[in-house]
Amino acid sequence: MSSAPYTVVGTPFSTFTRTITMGLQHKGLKYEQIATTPHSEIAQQYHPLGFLPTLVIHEVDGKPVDLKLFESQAIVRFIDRIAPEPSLHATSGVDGIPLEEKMWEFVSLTAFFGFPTVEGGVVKPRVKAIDEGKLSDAEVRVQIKDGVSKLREYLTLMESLMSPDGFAFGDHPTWADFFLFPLLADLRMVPEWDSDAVGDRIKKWIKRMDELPAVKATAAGTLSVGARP
Ligand SMILES: N[C@@H](CCC(=O)N[C@@H](CS)C(=O)NCC(=O)O)C(=O)O
Repeated sequence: MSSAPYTVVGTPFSTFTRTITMGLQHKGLKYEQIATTPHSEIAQQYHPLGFLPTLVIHEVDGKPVDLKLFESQAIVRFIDRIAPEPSLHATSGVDGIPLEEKMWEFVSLTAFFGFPTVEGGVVKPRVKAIDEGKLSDAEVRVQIKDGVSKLREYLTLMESLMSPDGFAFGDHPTWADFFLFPLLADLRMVPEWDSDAVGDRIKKWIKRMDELPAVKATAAGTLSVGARP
């Protein structure tokens, strides 16, 4: 059995995995990490489809177990239940607006639309081209033109859902920030970050995020520091 109460299965390079490790760090929960890539033999052992992340829970109500929990939005519900503080929820009930649900709306928009738009449409093809070194910058721009246009549309929407200042939902970080950050920290590593697809609100927000201890503690092994899987 692991000496820590939880094991995260997933390479730090995986954005969904980083959301979970940021949450565990923020809440001071101890974990070990098995840094494996999607669909590896190890990933298949822990997740029926070989996806990342899986959280292995080693103890429930004092009883040793090795319970595998996957799907990041289910994992964050577990984390919230065992460690409600410091809260990663939005303050609800301001002016009758259900901010709590808007926060989960933001999370879902990030997981479902943000991941394929940011990673699949722009970051992955751009990093592949950089690593292979075969295409010119102009050729890559043509190749990912549609991806950048979808990125602009997506980020414009996300900016419109954010508070005008501070974190996505105001003065303290929430799961909304923790889902979006790993994607945009990757995006910052490619030239498209400096295109008109990325607005000033996002640029101010990411600087605020950079200050969080949970962000610093989970940077190693990510694209945001130049790593590869
Ligand atoms: N719905 C899953 C998605 C997780 C996911 O897409 N993880 C990526 C790594 S960041 C993955 O394992 N991808 C493998 C693939 O696309 O085949 C969750 O929320 O945990």
